[in-house]
Amino acid sequence: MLIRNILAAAPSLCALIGVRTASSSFITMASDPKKLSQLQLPQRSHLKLPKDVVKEKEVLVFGDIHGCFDELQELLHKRKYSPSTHVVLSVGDMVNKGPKSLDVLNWFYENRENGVYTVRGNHDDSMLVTLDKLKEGGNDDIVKPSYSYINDITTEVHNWATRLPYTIEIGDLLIVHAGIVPKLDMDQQTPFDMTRMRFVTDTPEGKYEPLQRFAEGAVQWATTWPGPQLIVFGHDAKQGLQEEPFALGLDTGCCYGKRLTCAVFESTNIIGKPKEDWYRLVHVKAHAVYEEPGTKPPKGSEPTEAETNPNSCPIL
Ligand SMILES: [Mn+2]
Repeated sequence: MLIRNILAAAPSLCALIGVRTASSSFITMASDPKKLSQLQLPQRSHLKLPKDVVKEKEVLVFGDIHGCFDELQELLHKRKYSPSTHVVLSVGDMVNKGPKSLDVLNWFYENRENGVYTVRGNHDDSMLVTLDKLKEGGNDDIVKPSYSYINDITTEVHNWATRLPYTIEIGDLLIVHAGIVPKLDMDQQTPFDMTRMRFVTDTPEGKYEPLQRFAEGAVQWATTWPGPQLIVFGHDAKQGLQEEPFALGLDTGCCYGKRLTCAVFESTNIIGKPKEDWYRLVHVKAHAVYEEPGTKPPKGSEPTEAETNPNSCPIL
């Protein structure tokens, strides 16, 4: 058990010191110890759920919700959601941009033992960084107007959010916010890879380099994922729905006035039966345009250099 725990903690430790042993691109040590305290990484980055969790249930995987609580509830209602018949998973980014971040957070927290799960997205991490700064004695000035909900987050919800994993695996399904770098072991994926990447480029060694923004020669990472697991992810509202043979992108820009999307899986398509059609998609229209696409985030909510630069220690 001890060895299992150490192995489970290994990704966090690798991320903490900014080392990716199998890639020449990730060799910088974090030199500023202050950065190490900017975000508490979860003890367990990768959560594997037993297959029994989904047995004979309908599994609903939601794209980026971003505070769109009413649309979340409408979509649940549309599926006749009940904890006894459904499992709910979210690709993360529960908060920011939309109007009801606190309601979304509290709903996931209150239903955490009713088959409701979420991974963490970059906005959830940004929320945690701000919460931690407040806890360390920062004054209210560090809470930007769009983050005002943060003041109403209870200690219980805060503690729960710090434990959220970067990936959740059930059978043949893997949930992550942004992506997984192909040809790289799970324990080598960094928080940057899992919460911010959108593209990859080839490396001279025949591997892939993750990128947040497009660069010449880059392709969407999902097009390079070979399976056999189906990865369901979000984080790319600009691209919208992405359906690749073994990757499904669900960020359909609800906060920008577009749609909230959920993928509906029968449990037999997750735990080992043939998968002619893995899933079907259900949408609800956004009730309003909560944010204009491309709007610059308020000052202070942009990712730090450390978070966005894969050559430095991400998210710390
Ligand atoms: Mn995101």
